Amino acid sequence: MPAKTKPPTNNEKLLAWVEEMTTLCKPASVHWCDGSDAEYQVLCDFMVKGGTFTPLNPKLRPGCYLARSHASDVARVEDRTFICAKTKEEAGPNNNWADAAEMRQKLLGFFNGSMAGRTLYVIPFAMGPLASPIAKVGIEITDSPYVVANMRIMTRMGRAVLDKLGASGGFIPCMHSVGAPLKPGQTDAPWPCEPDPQKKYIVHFPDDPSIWSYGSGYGGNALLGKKCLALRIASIVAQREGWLAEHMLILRLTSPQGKKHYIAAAFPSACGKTNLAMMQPTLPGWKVTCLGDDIAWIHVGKDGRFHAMNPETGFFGVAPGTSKHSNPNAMGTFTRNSIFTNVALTPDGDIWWEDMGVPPPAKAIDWEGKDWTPDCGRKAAHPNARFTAPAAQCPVIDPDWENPEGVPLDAILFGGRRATTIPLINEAFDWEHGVFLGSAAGSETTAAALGKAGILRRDPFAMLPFCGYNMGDYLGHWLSFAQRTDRAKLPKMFFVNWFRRSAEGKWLWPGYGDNSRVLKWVCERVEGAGKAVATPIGNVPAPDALDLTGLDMGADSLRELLAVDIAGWKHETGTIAGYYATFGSRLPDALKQKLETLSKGLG
Ligand code: OXD
Ligand code: MN
Repeated sequence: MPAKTKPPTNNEKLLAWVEEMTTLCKPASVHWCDGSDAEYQVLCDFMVKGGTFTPLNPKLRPGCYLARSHASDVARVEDRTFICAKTKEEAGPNNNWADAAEMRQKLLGFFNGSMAGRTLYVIPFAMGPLASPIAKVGIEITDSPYVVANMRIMTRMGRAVLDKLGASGGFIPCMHSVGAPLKPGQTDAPWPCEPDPQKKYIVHFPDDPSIWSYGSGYGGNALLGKKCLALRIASIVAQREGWLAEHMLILRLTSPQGKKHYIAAAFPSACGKTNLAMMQPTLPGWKVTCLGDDIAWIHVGKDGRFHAMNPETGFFGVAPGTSKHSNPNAMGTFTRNSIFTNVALTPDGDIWWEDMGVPPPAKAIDWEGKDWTPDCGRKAAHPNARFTAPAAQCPVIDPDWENPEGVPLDAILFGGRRATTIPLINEAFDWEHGVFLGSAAGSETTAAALGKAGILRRDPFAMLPFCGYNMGDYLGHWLSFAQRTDRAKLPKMFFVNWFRRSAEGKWLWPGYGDNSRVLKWVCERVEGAGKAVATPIGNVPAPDALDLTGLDMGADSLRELLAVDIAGWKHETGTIAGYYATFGSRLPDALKQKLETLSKGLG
């Protein structure tokens, strides 16, 4: 029998499930997480002893740790991610589908004895403030103390959640194992996981709903509150219940006159959501405050407006490229109490990564634990290295970030990383056109998921890896909001592209804090002002409409940035049509019509 702490709950369903999973996984002990500081410290000390965590220099980065993953376990594994809906059609062409009964059998085989020699941790967590009417309670069972420590930063976790659950409350069961049982006397690895990529499984059962994740300890594969629950499962529940679970940051922009606007933005992974979410505007007098950098749950409030809420409590951001220039407020967030994964370790016990804006150390230990020097020809940090940092530590966290009602959205932005064709900003003509723009979003791929980088992939609403059901139905769900509320109360929609390059291949837009210039125009348009030119693709800023005060930008570059490249768009509509065809009859007619109108408009 495994050693157990006394379960701090009388919820029969929960007790029975934990008992059943304990019998299946055969751990050496069971620990119910209370979410306390003391518990967190014990776990960190345990991981330091086992070599999973390296404490950073407490004078430079108090309460911070570095973890290095196994080289095979560095990103989300989309090809090993499954939605076991009743039918393949329900899961859609955007998901890997597997038969639920067969998958359950397979998983029972993998989890049988998978926690031998380890502790089974029970993590009660909530996505969303506990007082929110749309908060969801999950219970993650894991054999990874690294996962427990990260979940404590990323979610509301521990005792208070069990109290909310009470004796009869329901929860979403989330099973996780790194898939590395220990034989008696076997020394543990610093990052145990299943090294065979074909034996990793990230599985969602929409009908339970429940989540089973096996073989990986990394990020979205293992912190099951994030991509699995708050996006894939939540998107399914949201469709059933009439709300939206989205891959979006939430920010507030305040003008020099004190006027506040709330904006949500959907960009694919590693396209700068965290940078925009807590941006430091270069426009004097403007201020951004951050409500979330990755996920927004949106519902129509009593006032008929879209209200957005961040279900998480931390940031799990891409480290390389984060600097005082690109994201000074992220740099100010992970100064303490943070976990760094797969970054480099400097001789003075601090962290370093490529494009951190500080000179490389003369020597370091790289993300694989090897000696590193600037001329060794290897990257010091993995391109998908991450920081896990408490949102409350963000220097510009918004006072309403935990408001259970969320904040009323004025605008929604879509975007992607596109070197050509897509202008800096483009405003949708109406709601259906906005959904069309979002549906056609695409980006050149990055390191956030395993696979080749730099290829254009369509990523509607930046939800391709996260929409838990047929994307055709998802687009229909978005369209339906024009009937769910007064059209005048819907947020305005825009498409942005910070990544356009000149014919010579140079970035045309400085990005980062200068994106405030684009956001200012967004606010002006929301207010019914801001000069725009109607084009076949949408309304683009008039040549003098963007506030470029203090920015050294020639008229030619601005023209190139805002240009509607007719030939490029003709090619674009062809590829959108090809992509749309993959959804067959599930593609809403309204979107086909918008594509046709665009094609005609291009001549
Ligand atoms: C993330 C991602 O980790 O989108 O946020 O991959
Ligand atoms: Mn993300």
